[in-house]
Amino acid sequence: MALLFKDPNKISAYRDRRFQGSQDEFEHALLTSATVYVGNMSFYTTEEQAYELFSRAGEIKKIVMGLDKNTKTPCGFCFIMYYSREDTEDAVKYISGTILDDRPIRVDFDWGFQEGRQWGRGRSGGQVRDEYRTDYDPGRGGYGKLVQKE
Ligand code: GTA
Repeated sequence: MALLFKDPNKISAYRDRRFQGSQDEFEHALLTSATVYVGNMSFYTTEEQAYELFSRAGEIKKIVMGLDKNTKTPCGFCFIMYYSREDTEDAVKYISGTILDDRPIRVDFDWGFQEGRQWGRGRSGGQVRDEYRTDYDPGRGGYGKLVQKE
């Protein structure tokens, strides 16, 4: 395991506020799970495209696309579940920052997929970050949802 991944403070800047457990349990899950979160995806990127790219790091068990909870359409993130932890680390190391559908994607360690986590948690149905964005992003529905409502 690379040194970087032994430091729980460096393993992920993200803290899931819906994780039911202690900080220690959260960090342990991040250090051992075989799941990654992929962010900054285009709404138009398909599961097949994600499969093609992420299978370069190892054999994939399952992909879960992130969906807008109102429209049930992709809203720019997904979870990739590998069989092996090593492949998970390779995905973070080598695929994060690469371009998928003209966008630099972000690959983050994840504590593990559970039913319900596929839905955007923003009030408008998509991801929270797309509520507050003020820039125009054609791959993610244009302006942020709050700007669109003004
Ligand atoms: N492993 O980085 C991640 C990650 N993110 C961003 C989401 N998920 C992640 N998992 C990992 N790493 O299952 C997962 C969630 C959930 C699903 C959808 O994706 O665990 P979400 O994006 O809709 O909601 O989640 P989440 O994660 O609960 O949102 P959060 O943490 O409040 O905010 C995410 C980002 O939105 C912040 O980092 C910030 O950039 C922006 N943001 C939040 N609130 C504000 C605000 N008030 N003003 C401006 N920006 C804000």
